Amino acid sequence: MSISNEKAIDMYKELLAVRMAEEKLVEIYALGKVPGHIHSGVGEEAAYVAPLMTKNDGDYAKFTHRVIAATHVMGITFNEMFAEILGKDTGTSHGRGGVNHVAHLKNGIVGVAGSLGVDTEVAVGAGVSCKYLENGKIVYCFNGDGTHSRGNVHEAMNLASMWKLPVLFVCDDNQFAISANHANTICTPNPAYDRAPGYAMPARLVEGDDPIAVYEAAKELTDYIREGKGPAVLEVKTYRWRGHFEGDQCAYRDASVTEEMRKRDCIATLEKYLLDNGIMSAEDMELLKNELAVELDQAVEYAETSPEPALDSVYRNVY
Ligand SMILES: Cc1ncc(C[n+]2csc(CCOP(=O)(O)OP(=O)(O)O)c2C)c(N)n1
Ligand SMILES: [Mg+2]
Repeated sequence: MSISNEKAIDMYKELLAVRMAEEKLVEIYALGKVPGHIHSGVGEEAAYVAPLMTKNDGDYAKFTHRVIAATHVMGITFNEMFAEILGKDTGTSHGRGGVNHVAHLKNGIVGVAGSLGVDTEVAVGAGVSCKYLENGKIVYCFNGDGTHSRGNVHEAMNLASMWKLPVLFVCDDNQFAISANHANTICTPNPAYDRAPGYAMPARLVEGDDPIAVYEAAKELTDYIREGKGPAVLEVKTYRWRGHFEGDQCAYRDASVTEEMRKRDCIATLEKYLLDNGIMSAEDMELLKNELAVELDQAVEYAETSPEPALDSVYRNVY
């Protein structure tokens, strides 16, 4: 293991924060508090959190519609995150975007797009800027397995490779695109990893229930990218624990398989590692969970009591 104890603890704190925020989101959605719909990322957190544990200050990230709470790792507070989700003026996008637009450029987040795949080009554009300015920053570009079959993703990845741009393409391979299992829709079992040779990029394939393995693979690839050698691919095998959206009855898949896959829990793996190696105690973990529960309840209250965007601001930030 090359991860330091300090880094392992930091990763646990973020993983837990993101898990509990994703769970809180499911809870408040069921209470009818969330406008629009949400795509829960419970169970897939390590695919986002572990790579981001390799980031330096000033690096960029492009997220997807899933595991939006991972924006917390980029410094988005739970207050502004939940305020955005509830459509309030105090949210990251002043309530204009809602759950799929928890993003702020000041935190290095270059976007989250509802039209899947097109924001890959935005991430590559950020990579062009990093290279042109020679500022040493890199870009983390997250996409789902289904999105990896979009034409504009291939175009963006080809360009990134041609111009040796500092981008880590992370594929959260949760096996599904809405109701379609990728075994029936994608020509190769590992949609990003298998195609990486076609983009002339180095790639790693890792299991998403092992956060340390994800971190170490990401570290190896980001070290390569930071040396100026060009982009790389990290595919993380996860499983979508919940429906595509809340309310999805999942009639298209076997519930017993889902139950089995839920036993492969990234949080449980990391907790075992920390406990077995005497890095953290069970009491400290309990304390952390209690603190996060309070912080999240306060964030929801902050969001609920925040003002709606003013009517006369309706044309502001509209392009
Ligand atoms: C361009 C585009 N086509 C279709 C959709 C509808 N859509 C929303 S989520 C989704 C599935 C995406 O699957 P994947 O990339 O694997 O991400 P996951 O939902 O599994 O996290 C689709 C097809 C969309 N948002 N944008
Ligand atoms: Mg998917």
